[in-house]
Amino acid sequence: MTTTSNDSLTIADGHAHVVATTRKDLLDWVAEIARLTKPMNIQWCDGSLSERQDLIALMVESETLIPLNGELRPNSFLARSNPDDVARVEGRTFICSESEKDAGPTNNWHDPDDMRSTLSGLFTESMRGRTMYVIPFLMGPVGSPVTRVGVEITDSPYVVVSMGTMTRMGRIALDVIESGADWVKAVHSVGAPLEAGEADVAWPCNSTKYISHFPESREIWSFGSAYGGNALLGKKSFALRIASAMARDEGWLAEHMMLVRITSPEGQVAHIAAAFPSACGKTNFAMMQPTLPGWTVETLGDDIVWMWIDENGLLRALNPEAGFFGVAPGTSEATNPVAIQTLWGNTIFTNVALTDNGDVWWEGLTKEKPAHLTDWTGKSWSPESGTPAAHPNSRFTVAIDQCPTAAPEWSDPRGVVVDAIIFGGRRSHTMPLVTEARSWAHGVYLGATMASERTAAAEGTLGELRRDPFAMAPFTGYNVGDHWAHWLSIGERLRVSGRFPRIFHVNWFRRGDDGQFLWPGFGDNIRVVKWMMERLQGTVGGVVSPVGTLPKLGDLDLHGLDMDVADANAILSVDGADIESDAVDAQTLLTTIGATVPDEVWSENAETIELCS
Ligand code: O2Y
Ligand code: MN
Repeated sequence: MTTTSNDSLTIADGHAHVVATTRKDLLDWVAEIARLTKPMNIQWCDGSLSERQDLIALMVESETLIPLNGELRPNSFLARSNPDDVARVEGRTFICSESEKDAGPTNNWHDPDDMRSTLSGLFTESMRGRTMYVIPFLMGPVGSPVTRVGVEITDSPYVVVSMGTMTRMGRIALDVIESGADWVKAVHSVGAPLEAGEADVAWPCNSTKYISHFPESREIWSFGSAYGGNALLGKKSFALRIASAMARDEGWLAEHMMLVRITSPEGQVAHIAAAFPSACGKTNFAMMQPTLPGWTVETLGDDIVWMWIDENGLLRALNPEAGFFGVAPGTSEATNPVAIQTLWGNTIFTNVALTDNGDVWWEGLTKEKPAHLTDWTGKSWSPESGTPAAHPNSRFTVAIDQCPTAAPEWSDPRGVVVDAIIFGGRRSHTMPLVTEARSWAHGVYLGATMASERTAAAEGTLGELRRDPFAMAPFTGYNVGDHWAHWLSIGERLRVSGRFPRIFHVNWFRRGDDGQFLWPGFGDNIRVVKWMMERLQGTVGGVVSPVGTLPKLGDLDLHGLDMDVADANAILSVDGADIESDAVDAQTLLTTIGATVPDEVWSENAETIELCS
């Protein structure tokens, strides 16, 4: 039984899984949002399978979800979004800190009072004719020192089902709230109220969009979009923007990173967290199939890592999510066989193409394009159509525990000890294949100034270099310079144990004079990881350069690679003039950020330039 919208809320759902809370603050807030948005029903989500199945049945009925062929893709569905609601909207994403300075120059700041008044207008009766779902969720496993709780209110059943995959949702989170935990308020509406008798559309949304964050009060308000990062508020909004502000205040780190466990043939184990801007193969790395015999990579997370210093002074990490919301195009048996296996069933695909036998397809999935498909907009498609069959930002939503390489520890509340941190970018020249930072402060500098060349003309000029500090440009919920200072302060605290993770920078994308990529990438990246692990063990030296320590050519395992010595030298080469001009270019970012840039970052910039002469 769902309840009607009034001030006395019975807390029950349709399956006799009674969901009860004694937390008055939560009950009051739900009532307040219901009074504002005027939904037809209120449903508290318990995270049960029957609840998920009922919501899926509802969405199949409303044509929000298209069931796929159960023999080819069991228990899987395709959603087609409104063509105007296909990705995160950075221009409509706001950090509403009390002071503009606290948002910093890389965020869209908006005055919080003004934003609250705008949102209050937009949310007034925004859920009319719809069910308001209350989703308690955990970011992180029960019992971890960094696990945090949220409650998302939404009028989208697609969001409920997706949050059920991406987070620990329902009763499990309500129990933590019941035990007295603080929780983050996240309000979401597609912004499409229904008049009595009005038929719904498959993907309701609104052309006006606001994804607003209030870091001081730890609140998120999202209006107008049902897509991914705009609507699944546990992910970018909570686990990065709000959590980064919490982490700054509480002394931990919320970062846009993947997390893996590497095991060498000799049984040496290392846990590596890595931050890459988009289109640098972060998910492929998280699910790497190493080409070197005897090496294994196990997946702990593909997108977000929370890190803290434990009682022994060690940096530990965990992935706060429970699912992957991965980009489909480009994913194939060749590029990421593990992802392909993960997607065998129980997957919701959004904006991919539909094959004539009821399966999914996207650009890059197969070498040959199918002769006929239904494209992501629902239109008949053939290779001659001249348009992509799947939207370039089409996605799969699937549970991590379906991933064949998932390490059992992915949900261990103790997390794992971080041995190395990697920053990277897509650079056709200048940056070598790999370099190790000379110190924690230099590593912070490498993260702060990391950059990548644009791969899509739609995002700006193709090939243009874009600085993306810590791959957090759209995700730090506070001033970017303060974020760097926070990293430096973590380094200060690690000094007590002296157990610093080593910091590396990688560039898989360097090109030779002929314009071709010099490095094969994918499973061969294990060769670089092998060198890193030898550095951790202290069994290899290196060559000092202005951007850190490079491998000696003979120390990089190139056995079995079809790579000539000239190319191997080229990919490890550092040209002082190039590095100097890159460091001078990075000063533009530092100057734009201004007063909050820590002195240490300026010093590392100066030292880089000095080492070039
Ligand atoms: O467009 C979206 O809403 C998805 S954005 C996304 C999804 C999964 C992992 N990372 C990202 C990202 O933009 O970094
Ligand atoms: Mn991401």
